Amino acid sequence: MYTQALSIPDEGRSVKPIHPKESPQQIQAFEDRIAADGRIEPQDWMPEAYRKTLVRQISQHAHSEIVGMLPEGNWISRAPSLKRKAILIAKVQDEAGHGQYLYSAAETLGTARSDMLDALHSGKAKYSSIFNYPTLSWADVGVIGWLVDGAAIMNQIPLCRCSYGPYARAMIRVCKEESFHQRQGYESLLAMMQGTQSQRDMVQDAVNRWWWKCLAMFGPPDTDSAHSEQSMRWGIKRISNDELRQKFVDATVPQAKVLGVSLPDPHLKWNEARGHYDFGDIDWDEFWQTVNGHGPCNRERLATRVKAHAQGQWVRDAALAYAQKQERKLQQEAA
Ligand code: BYC
Repeated sequence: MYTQALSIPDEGRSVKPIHPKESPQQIQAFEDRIAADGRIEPQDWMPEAYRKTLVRQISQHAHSEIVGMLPEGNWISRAPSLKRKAILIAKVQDEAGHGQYLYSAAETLGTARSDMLDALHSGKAKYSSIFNYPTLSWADVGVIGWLVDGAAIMNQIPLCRCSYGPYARAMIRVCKEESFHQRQGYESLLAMMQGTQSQRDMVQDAVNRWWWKCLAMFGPPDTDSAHSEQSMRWGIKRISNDELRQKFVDATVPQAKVLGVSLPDPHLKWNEARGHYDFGDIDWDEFWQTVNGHGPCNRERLATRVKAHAQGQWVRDAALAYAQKQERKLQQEAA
């Protein structure tokens, strides 16, 4: 859907920047458009650094969507009922769709999908830290919907106003689907909380394991965030990592009360003066360990992803052969 006005590179080849020279006039026109809150489209001139930042963020986001299929996919064959299985399959499939929109949006910046996937598979590219933790019980599926998708929505709603058009438009649809994901997770947990004591314990255990990881998902504190300042100036990020984290905490505490679970933080307390909840310290060492490849499931996630890609090669080959056949047919008919 983003490719109509652009020629997308062949597999395996990156495209050179369309506008290698950056004249003061071009930069001024770009800055003026950003200042007026206008959108930058694929055909427009943009500084190379803006393009690179977008490719980094959008491709990491796409990788997160497809790696994010794995922890929950783990439970499809063990869902407790047909209804829950159908919902989970649909949700995991949605995540693949999100990856698809996002890779397409990144391609409009002149990057080949195969290069982005190579970067993921070789361990060079990042994806969200959150998907490197194991899903130990069925309650984890509900908690991922409620907290992980909840955190994702909080982060992604402002991206619907991102200055880069294709990313912003992709995010509108992603956010609609994510909000369904969040509600299905919460509803599934509500059902468990109305069940037996061991079901309630299972939910509490899952919340205890995921809560801090979800707070870290928003990225490092603003003071340590390498890209935030520039990305906010360019209208890529609209709200800082810390502000989003705070909004997430404030929105989630009342939901936890309704659900009847406690959040595992003795410092979590309403602060009347700030009009926000205070919360404890995040373990940033653990976060960076995970981001840098040493979390509990990093190796397993990458190995599964690489295997799935290799096993899907025949599908890509078949699709390509079919497209070439159709193309030849059209040419013969036109001749
Ligand atoms: N995990 O300067 P900073 C989903 C990296 S998908 C790993 O603040 P930035 C879902 C960061 O990349 C969820 N790495 O960076 C899917 C940077 O490293 P590089 C994904 C992280 O870009 C399926 C360095 O730390 N959402 O929700 O300004 C099922 C410094 O950080 C993380 C998105 O991708 C992390 N958590 O801000 C269910 C949203 N945090 O690149 C759910 C789009 C930071 O210099 N992305 N890093 O090597 C963003 O909004 C921003 O990229 C971030 C980071 C807020 C994540």
